[in-house]
Amino acid sequence: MQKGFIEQCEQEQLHLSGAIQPHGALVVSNLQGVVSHVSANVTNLLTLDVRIEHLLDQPLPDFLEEIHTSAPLLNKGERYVGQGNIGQQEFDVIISHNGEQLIFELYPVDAHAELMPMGGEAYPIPEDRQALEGQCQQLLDSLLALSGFDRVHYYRFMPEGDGEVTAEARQSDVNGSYLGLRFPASDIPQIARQLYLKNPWRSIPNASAEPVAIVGRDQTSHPNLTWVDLRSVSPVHQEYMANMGVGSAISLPITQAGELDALISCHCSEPKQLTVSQLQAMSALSEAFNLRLRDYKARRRLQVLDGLQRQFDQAKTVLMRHGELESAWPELSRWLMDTFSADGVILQVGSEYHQRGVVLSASAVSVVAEAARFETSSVWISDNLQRDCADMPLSEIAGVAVVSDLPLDQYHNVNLYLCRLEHLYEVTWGGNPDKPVDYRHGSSAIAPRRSFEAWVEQRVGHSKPWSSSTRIYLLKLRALLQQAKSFSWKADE
Ligand code: BLA
Repeated sequence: MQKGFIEQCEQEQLHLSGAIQPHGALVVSNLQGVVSHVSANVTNLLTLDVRIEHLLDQPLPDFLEEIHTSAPLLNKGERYVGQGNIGQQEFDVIISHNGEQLIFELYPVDAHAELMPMGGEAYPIPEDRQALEGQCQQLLDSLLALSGFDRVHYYRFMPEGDGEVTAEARQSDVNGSYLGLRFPASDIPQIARQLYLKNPWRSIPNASAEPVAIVGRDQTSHPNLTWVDLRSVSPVHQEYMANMGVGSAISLPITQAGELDALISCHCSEPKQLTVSQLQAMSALSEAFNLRLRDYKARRRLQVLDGLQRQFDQAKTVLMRHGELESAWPELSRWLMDTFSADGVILQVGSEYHQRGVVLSASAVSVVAEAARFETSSVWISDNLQRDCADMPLSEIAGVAVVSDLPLDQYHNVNLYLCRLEHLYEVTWGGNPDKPVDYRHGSSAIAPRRSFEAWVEQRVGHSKPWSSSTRIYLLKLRALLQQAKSFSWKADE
């Protein structure tokens, strides 16, 4: 039942909500500038003395046409930020192109709004992880100061989609910390993540605001609001924010290699609206950090590959010196355990097992081999064998990396098993992740969980996680051994 609800949430078409948040108004036109939809609050917000129906199928109102003609030609997914005014009232206008339509977001500008200094902070490329973490903290502190919000979190995604708050900045009078807490993947559906990937910020100035409908002649199809920040907020998320005590929220994406790596999530307990230029300033700051993070990761990858190449050269030297596997095995197996932080290693040559350290039993090896048989890339990795292998016998080994069909022996099939012991550890969740939803008393309606109290899970059955690069490294190892093809277990075989 809960699962069904999560699937339901995953299917919510957030970009086709047919409504916006009420702090701005929306005008949608076709690419020729003929209005097809407007938000129901448009006449009010623009103080226009016309009926809404009279705006439809008409050319854009003059002040929008002016901004439109002064804007560069947009392609799908591009945005332009401009300003305009009707009488004394100034507006920030964001124009975006959704592939079929131009969408104008109109935000009245409060003449008294504070100006915010534009980003422009130049971070040097961080030398090490500590310097990187320092810059991240500096970014959160700046965002906290610039926004005047209560708290700012760096919410980093794990490979399985869960996220963890890895850094936090709070106003001095704000109690309670989310630092170190993990939240389940279902807290942010995939469709929402795709939207955050495509936009420089997501701003929700009033978490409990009533949405405003978008009106058009054709009410059967809604305009695609993928690039529109005014897009109304999912009722599920509104309830989530209420349960968390959040009155307004801003999220900024941290993207790496086209993936959402983290969200910077800013909270205020009260509704609070920032101007478009304030949001731009915050986005520029986080983007400056994002670029440095990218540089840091690229350099780190090169350093690791360089180190690995040197380690591989060592292994090659050992093999060359011995000229056969049997006498090289003590050194080679030690090298494998050190290089891949394994607790044990098995080299299976035909029906013979050569092993070192703590390893799987022979019957467990055959179960693992069966699971690995379907892997097409010749490397199969698991950090939880009980979960990933059917009928896995109990074993103190919980994680394995298998390299199949090593080209080492012309007579026998050779497989390598790197084994890791079970590693018991605790994960502290922000609320029970097994109960992402609550059932409302006496009704079938369902809502996000209410409690975000730290909830400690004892994780059993896992080994220490294999790094995301392990697969590449093992494929490289396989290629290296390919060059050493002439080896066999015994030189005289
Ligand atoms: C969106 N959920 C979000 C967002 C965050 C979170 C950051 C982005 C929008 C925003 O800025 O608020 C979750 N917020 C968190 C987490 C922390 C935080 C984990 O501050 C930790 C500190 N939510 C649920 C369930 C569903 C759900 C069960 O808990 C439904 C399956 C849905 N979350 C949901 C939806 C959105 C969302 C639909 C998109 C909201 C939008 O952009 O309109």
